[in-house]
Amino acid sequence: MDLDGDGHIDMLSGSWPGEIFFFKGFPAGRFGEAVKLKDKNGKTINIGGGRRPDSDGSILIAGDAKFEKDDKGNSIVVYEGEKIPVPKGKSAGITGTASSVCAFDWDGNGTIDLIVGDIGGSVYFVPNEGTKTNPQFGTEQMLEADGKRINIPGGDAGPTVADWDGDGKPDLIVGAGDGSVWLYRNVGTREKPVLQAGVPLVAAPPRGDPIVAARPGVRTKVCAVDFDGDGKLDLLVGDMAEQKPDRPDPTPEEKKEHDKLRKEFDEVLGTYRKLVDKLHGSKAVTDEDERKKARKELEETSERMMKLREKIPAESETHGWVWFHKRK
Ligand SMILES: [Ca+2]
Ligand SMILES: [Ca+2]
Ligand SMILES: [Ca+2]
Repeated sequence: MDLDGDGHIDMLSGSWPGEIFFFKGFPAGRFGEAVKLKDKNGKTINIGGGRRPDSDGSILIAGDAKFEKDDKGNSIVVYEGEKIPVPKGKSAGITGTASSVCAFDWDGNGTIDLIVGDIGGSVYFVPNEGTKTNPQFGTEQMLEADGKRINIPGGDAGPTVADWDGDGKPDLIVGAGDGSVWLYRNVGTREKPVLQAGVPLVAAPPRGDPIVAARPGVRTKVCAVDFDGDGKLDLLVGDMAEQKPDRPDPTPEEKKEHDKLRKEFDEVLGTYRKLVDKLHGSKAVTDEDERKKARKELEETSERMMKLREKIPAESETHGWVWFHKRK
Protein backbone atom coordinates (compact mmCIF):
# COMPACT_ATOMS: atom_id res chain seq x y z
CA MET A 1 0.00 0.00 0.00
CA ASP A 2 1.06 3.58 -0.64
CA LEU A 3 0.24 5.12 2.74
CA ASP A 4 1.57 8.62 2.01
CA GLY A 5 0.29 8.77 -1.58
CA ASP A 6 3.64 9.66 -3.20
CA GLY A 7 3.38 6.91 -5.81
CA HIS A 8 5.77 4.53 -4.03
CA ILE A 9 4.66 1.44 -2.17
CA ASP A 10 5.35 1.68 1.58
CA MET A 11 5.50 -1.00 4.25
CA LEU A 12 4.00 -1.25 7.73
CA SER A 13 4.88 -3.62 10.54
CA GLY A 14 3.50 -4.29 13.99
CA SER A 15 5.94 -5.13 16.75
CA TRP A 16 6.21 -7.08 19.99
CA PRO A 17 6.30 -3.88 22.13
CA GLY A 18 3.20 -2.61 20.27
CA GLU A 19 4.25 0.42 18.23
CA ILE A 20 3.56 0.35 14.49
CA PHE A 21 6.49 0.93 12.17
CA PHE A 22 6.31 2.74 8.82
CA PHE A 23 8.91 2.07 6.12
CA LYS A 24 8.65 4.80 3.49
CA GLY A 25 9.00 3.53 -0.05
CA PHE A 26 11.49 5.04 -2.51
CA PRO A 27 12.17 4.37 -6.20
CA ALA A 28 13.77 1.08 -7.24
CA GLY A 29 12.19 -0.86 -4.38
CA ARG A 30 14.18 0.81 -1.63
CA PHE A 31 12.70 1.58 1.77
CA GLY A 32 13.52 4.15 4.42
CA GLU A 33 14.36 3.38 8.03
CA ALA A 34 11.59 2.21 10.37
CA VAL A 35 9.68 5.15 11.86
CA LYS A 36 7.06 4.82 14.61
CA LEU A 37 3.69 5.81 13.19
CA LYS A 38 2.01 8.73 14.99
CA ASP A 39 -1.62 9.73 15.36
CA LYS A 40 -3.12 13.10 14.34
CA ASN A 41 -2.03 14.62 17.70
CA GLY A 42 1.59 13.59 17.20
CA LYS A 43 1.35 10.78 19.76
CA THR A 44 2.94 7.43 18.89
CA ILE A 45 0.28 4.86 18.01
CA ASN A 46 0.40 2.02 20.54
CA ILE A 47 -3.11 0.62 20.85
CA GLY A 48 -3.86 -0.91 24.23
CA GLY A 49 -0.25 -0.22 25.20
CA GLY A 50 1.60 2.55 26.97
CA ARG A 51 1.74 3.02 30.71
CA ARG A 52 -0.74 0.83 32.54
CA PRO A 53 -2.30 2.38 35.62
CA ASP A 54 -1.26 0.57 38.76
CA SER A 55 -2.88 1.48 42.07
CA ASP A 56 0.07 0.47 44.28
CA GLY A 57 2.62 2.75 42.56
CA SER A 58 4.35 0.00 40.60
CA ILE A 59 5.05 0.67 36.93
CA LEU A 60 4.11 -1.48 33.95
CA ILE A 61 4.67 -0.28 30.41
CA ALA A 62 3.59 -2.08 27.25
CA GLY A 63 5.79 -0.52 24.62
CA ASP A 64 9.28 0.28 23.43
CA ALA A 65 10.63 1.18 26.87
CA LYS A 66 13.95 0.42 28.57
CA PHE A 67 15.46 0.38 32.02
CA GLU A 68 18.19 2.91 32.80
CA LYS A 69 19.83 4.56 35.83
CA ASP A 70 19.58 8.28 36.57
CA ASP A 71 22.75 10.20 37.59
CA LYS A 72 22.15 9.24 41.24
CA GLY A 73 22.10 5.55 40.29
CA ASN A 74 18.34 5.12 40.82
CA SER A 75 16.36 2.90 38.45
CA ILE A 76 14.26 4.68 35.87
CA VAL A 77 12.19 3.55 32.93
CA VAL A 78 12.61 5.56 29.73
CA TYR A 79 9.51 5.57 27.52
CA GLU A 80 8.64 7.96 24.68
CA GLY A 81 11.39 10.35 25.87
CA GLU A 82 9.95 10.44 29.38
CA LYS A 83 12.14 9.39 32.33
CA ILE A 84 9.90 7.63 34.82
CA PRO A 85 11.46 7.04 38.27
CA VAL A 86 10.75 3.65 39.83
CA PRO A 87 9.29 4.44 43.27
CA LYS A 88 11.29 2.99 46.20
CA GLY A 89 10.10 -0.48 47.14
CA LYS A 90 7.86 -0.78 44.05
CA SER A 91 8.36 -2.90 40.98
CA ALA A 92 8.68 -1.89 37.33
CA GLY A 93 8.05 -4.06 34.30
CA ILE A 94 8.13 -3.77 30.53
CA THR A 95 5.89 -5.86 28.32
CA GLY A 96 4.30 -5.71 24.85
CA THR A 97 1.00 -5.95 22.98
CA ALA A 98 2.30 -7.94 19.96
CA SER A 99 0.62 -5.60 17.49
CA SER A 100 -0.12 -6.87 13.98
CA VAL A 101 -1.22 -4.34 11.36
CA CYS A 102 -2.99 -4.28 8.02
CA ALA A 103 -3.57 -1.13 5.93
CA PHE A 104 -6.96 -0.89 4.23
CA ASP A 105 -9.64 1.72 3.54
CA TRP A 106 -12.08 0.10 5.98
CA ASP A 107 -14.71 2.86 5.90
CA GLY A 108 -14.51 3.31 2.12
CA ASN A 109 -13.91 7.08 2.19
CA GLY A 110 -10.77 6.95 0.06
CA THR A 111 -8.17 7.14 2.86
CA ILE A 112 -6.09 4.17 3.95
CA ASP A 113 -6.98 3.17 7.51
CA LEU A 114 -5.26 0.78 9.90
CA ILE A 115 -6.64 -2.52 11.15
CA VAL A 116 -4.63 -3.62 14.19
CA GLY A 117 -4.71 -6.88 16.15
CA ASP A 118 -3.24 -7.34 19.63
CA ILE A 119 -2.05 -10.04 22.02
CA GLY A 120 -5.43 -10.04 23.81
CA GLY A 121 -7.16 -11.22 20.62
CA SER A 122 -8.94 -7.92 19.86
CA VAL A 123 -8.98 -6.15 16.49
CA TYR A 124 -9.16 -2.36 16.13
CA PHE A 125 -10.04 0.02 13.31
CA VAL A 126 -7.92 3.20 13.29
CA PRO A 127 -9.61 5.74 10.97
CA ASN A 128 -7.44 7.88 8.71
CA GLU A 129 -9.08 11.30 9.04
CA GLY A 130 -6.52 12.98 6.79
CA THR A 131 -6.07 12.85 3.05
CA LYS A 132 -4.48 10.51 0.54
CA THR A 133 -1.13 12.32 0.80
CA ASN A 134 -1.35 13.37 4.47
CA PRO A 135 -2.60 10.53 6.68
CA GLN A 136 -3.97 11.62 10.09
CA PHE A 137 -4.94 8.75 12.34
CA GLY A 138 -7.79 9.24 14.79
CA THR A 139 -8.94 7.31 17.85
CA GLU A 140 -9.13 3.55 17.48
CA GLN A 141 -12.43 1.69 17.58
CA MET A 142 -12.60 -1.90 18.77
CA LEU A 143 -14.18 -4.07 16.08
CA GLU A 144 -17.17 -6.22 16.95
CA ALA A 145 -18.65 -9.26 15.24
CA ASP A 146 -22.24 -10.29 15.84
CA GLY A 147 -22.42 -7.38 18.32
CA LYS A 148 -19.60 -8.74 20.49
CA ARG A 149 -15.93 -7.83 20.81
CA ILE A 150 -13.79 -9.93 18.48
CA ASN A 151 -11.94 -12.37 20.71
CA ILE A 152 -9.48 -14.49 18.75
CA PRO A 153 -8.76 -17.92 20.28
CA GLY A 154 -5.38 -17.88 21.98
CA GLY A 155 -5.02 -14.10 21.47
CA ASP A 156 -2.39 -12.70 19.07
CA ALA A 157 -4.89 -11.47 16.48
CA GLY A 158 -3.25 -11.13 13.04
CA PRO A 159 -5.79 -9.32 10.82
CA THR A 160 -6.02 -8.84 7.08
CA VAL A 161 -8.82 -7.56 4.84
CA ALA A 162 -10.11 -9.15 1.62
CA ASP A 163 -13.44 -9.67 -0.13
CA TRP A 164 -13.47 -13.40 0.64
CA ASP A 165 -17.07 -14.09 -0.44
CA GLY A 166 -16.85 -11.88 -3.53
CA ASP A 167 -19.92 -9.72 -2.79
CA GLY A 168 -17.97 -6.50 -3.35
CA LYS A 169 -17.61 -5.67 0.35
CA PRO A 170 -14.33 -6.26 2.19
CA ASP A 171 -14.39 -8.94 4.89
CA LEU A 172 -12.06 -9.39 7.86
CA ILE A 173 -9.77 -12.43 8.07
CA VAL A 174 -7.79 -12.98 11.27
CA GLY A 175 -5.01 -15.36 12.27
CA ALA A 176 -5.00 -16.58 15.87
CA GLY A 177 -2.69 -17.50 18.71
CA ASP A 178 -3.87 -21.12 18.60
CA GLY A 179 -2.97 -21.41 14.90
CA SER A 180 -6.49 -21.11 13.46
CA VAL A 181 -7.68 -18.55 10.87
CA TRP A 182 -11.12 -16.90 11.10
CA LEU A 183 -13.41 -15.19 8.59
CA TYR A 184 -15.71 -12.34 9.66
CA ARG A 185 -18.07 -11.61 6.76
CA ASN A 186 -19.10 -8.02 6.22
CA VAL A 187 -22.90 -7.96 5.98
CA GLY A 188 -23.06 -4.17 6.32
CA THR A 189 -22.14 -1.70 3.61
CA ARG A 190 -18.84 -0.58 2.07
CA GLU A 191 -18.86 2.57 4.24
CA LYS A 192 -20.28 1.00 7.41
CA PRO A 193 -19.01 -2.57 7.72
CA VAL A 194 -20.99 -4.87 10.02
CA LEU A 195 -19.30 -8.16 10.80
CA GLN A 196 -20.99 -11.51 11.29
CA ALA A 197 -19.78 -13.98 13.92
CA GLY A 198 -16.48 -15.58 12.92
CA VAL A 199 -16.24 -18.92 11.12
CA PRO A 200 -12.98 -20.88 10.97
CA LEU A 201 -11.23 -21.04 7.59
CA VAL A 202 -8.27 -23.01 8.96
CA ALA A 203 -8.50 -25.20 12.07
CA ALA A 204 -5.98 -24.95 14.89
CA PRO A 205 -3.33 -27.67 14.74
CA PRO A 206 -3.79 -30.41 17.36
CA ARG A 207 -1.95 -29.67 20.59
CA GLY A 208 0.48 -32.04 22.25
CA ASP A 209 1.56 -33.75 19.02
CA PRO A 210 4.97 -35.40 19.09
CA ILE A 211 7.60 -33.02 17.80
CA VAL A 212 8.11 -33.73 14.10
CA ALA A 213 10.10 -32.09 11.32
CA ALA A 214 7.38 -29.85 9.83
CA ARG A 215 3.80 -29.08 10.78
CA PRO A 216 1.53 -26.04 11.02
CA GLY A 217 2.14 -23.96 14.12
CA VAL A 218 0.57 -21.11 16.06
CA ARG A 219 0.29 -17.25 16.03
CA THR A 220 -0.84 -17.28 12.42
CA LYS A 221 -0.52 -14.17 10.25
CA VAL A 222 -2.55 -14.23 7.05
CA CYS A 223 -2.49 -12.87 3.53
CA ALA A 224 -5.42 -13.49 1.15
CA VAL A 225 -4.23 -13.60 -2.46
CA ASP A 226 -4.91 -15.59 -5.64
CA PHE A 227 -1.58 -17.34 -5.30
CA ASP A 228 -2.04 -19.94 -8.06
CA GLY A 229 -3.84 -17.57 -10.45
CA ASP A 230 -7.04 -19.65 -10.90
CA GLY A 231 -9.27 -16.64 -10.14
CA LYS A 232 -10.05 -17.67 -6.55
CA LEU A 233 -8.56 -16.07 -3.43
CA ASP A 234 -6.22 -18.43 -1.58
CA LEU A 235 -4.63 -18.04 1.83
CA LEU A 236 -0.97 -17.74 2.66
CA VAL A 237 -0.51 -18.37 6.37
CA GLY A 238 2.66 -17.65 8.32
CA ASP A 239 3.18 -19.24 11.71
CA MET A 240 5.55 -20.13 14.55
CA ALA A 241 6.12 -23.85 15.12
CA GLU A 242 8.12 -26.07 17.45
CA GLN A 243 9.93 -28.65 15.40
CA LYS A 244 12.52 -31.39 15.60
CA PRO A 245 15.93 -29.87 14.86
CA ASP A 246 17.22 -30.71 11.39
CA ARG A 247 20.19 -32.94 12.27
CA PRO A 248 20.98 -36.68 12.33
CA ASP A 249 19.67 -38.80 15.21
CA PRO A 250 22.32 -39.35 17.90
CA THR A 251 24.31 -42.61 17.82
CA PRO A 252 23.76 -44.96 20.82
CA GLU A 253 27.02 -43.67 22.33
CA GLU A 254 25.95 -40.02 21.87
CA LYS A 255 22.55 -40.76 23.35
CA LYS A 256 24.18 -42.34 26.41
CA GLU A 257 26.39 -39.27 26.82
CA HIS A 258 23.43 -36.87 26.43
CA ASP A 259 21.38 -38.79 29.01
CA LYS A 260 24.32 -38.58 31.42
CA LEU A 261 24.60 -34.81 30.84
CA ARG A 262 20.84 -34.31 31.32
CA LYS A 263 20.99 -36.18 34.65
CA GLU A 264 23.93 -34.04 35.73
CA PHE A 265 22.05 -30.89 34.67
CA ASP A 266 19.03 -31.86 36.79
CA GLU A 267 21.32 -32.31 39.83
CA VAL A 268 22.97 -28.92 39.29
CA LEU A 269 19.54 -27.34 38.83
CA GLY A 270 18.49 -28.75 42.21
CA THR A 271 21.56 -27.16 43.86
CA TYR A 272 20.81 -23.87 42.06
CA ARG A 273 17.24 -23.77 43.39
CA LYS A 274 18.41 -24.50 46.95
CA LEU A 275 20.90 -21.63 46.76
CA VAL A 276 18.30 -19.20 45.38
CA ASP A 277 16.01 -20.17 48.24
CA LYS A 278 18.85 -19.70 50.75
CA LEU A 279 19.43 -16.15 49.44
CA HIS A 280 15.95 -14.98 48.46
CA GLY A 281 13.43 -17.44 49.93
CA SER A 282 11.10 -16.88 52.86
CA LYS A 283 13.74 -18.33 55.23
CA ALA A 284 16.74 -16.60 53.63
CA VAL A 285 19.93 -16.59 55.70
CA THR A 286 20.86 -13.23 57.20
CA ASP A 287 24.47 -13.83 58.28
CA GLU A 288 26.58 -11.78 55.87
CA ASP A 289 29.45 -14.34 55.67
CA GLU A 290 27.00 -17.11 54.90
CA ARG A 291 25.30 -14.96 52.26
CA LYS A 292 28.63 -14.12 50.67
CA LYS A 293 29.48 -17.83 50.46
CA ALA A 294 26.04 -18.66 49.01
CA ARG A 295 26.35 -15.90 46.39
CA LYS A 296 29.72 -17.28 45.25
CA GLU A 297 28.28 -20.82 45.08
CA LEU A 298 25.30 -19.52 43.10
CA GLU A 299 27.59 -17.85 40.60
CA GLU A 300 29.61 -21.06 40.13
CA THR A 301 26.45 -23.16 39.83
CA SER A 302 24.98 -20.84 37.14
CA GLU A 303 28.19 -21.11 35.18
CA ARG A 304 28.14 -24.91 35.37
CA MET A 305 24.52 -24.94 34.22
CA MET A 306 25.35 -22.77 31.22
CA LYS A 307 28.27 -24.99 30.23
CA LEU A 308 26.15 -28.15 30.54
CA ARG A 309 23.34 -26.61 28.53
CA GLU A 310 25.73 -25.90 25.67
CA LYS A 311 26.59 -29.61 25.48
CA ILE A 312 22.99 -30.90 25.65
CA PRO A 313 21.26 -30.80 22.25
CA ALA A 314 17.85 -29.13 22.26
CA GLU A 315 14.95 -31.52 21.64
CA SER A 316 13.03 -28.88 19.69
CA GLU A 317 13.56 -25.52 18.02
CA THR A 318 11.24 -22.77 16.83
CA HIS A 319 10.65 -22.21 13.14
CA GLY A 320 8.34 -20.09 11.00
CA TRP A 321 6.60 -21.66 8.00
CA VAL A 322 4.41 -20.18 5.28
CA TRP A 323 1.53 -22.49 4.28
CA PHE A 324 -0.43 -22.29 1.06
CA HIS A 325 -4.14 -23.06 1.50
CA LYS A 326 -5.70 -23.48 -1.93
CA ARG A 327 -9.27 -22.21 -2.27
CA LYS A 328 -11.57 -24.91 -3.62
CA1 LIG B 1 4.61 5.96 -0.40
CA1 LIG C 1 -10.67 5.35 5.23
CA1 LIG D 1 -17.35 -9.65 1.12
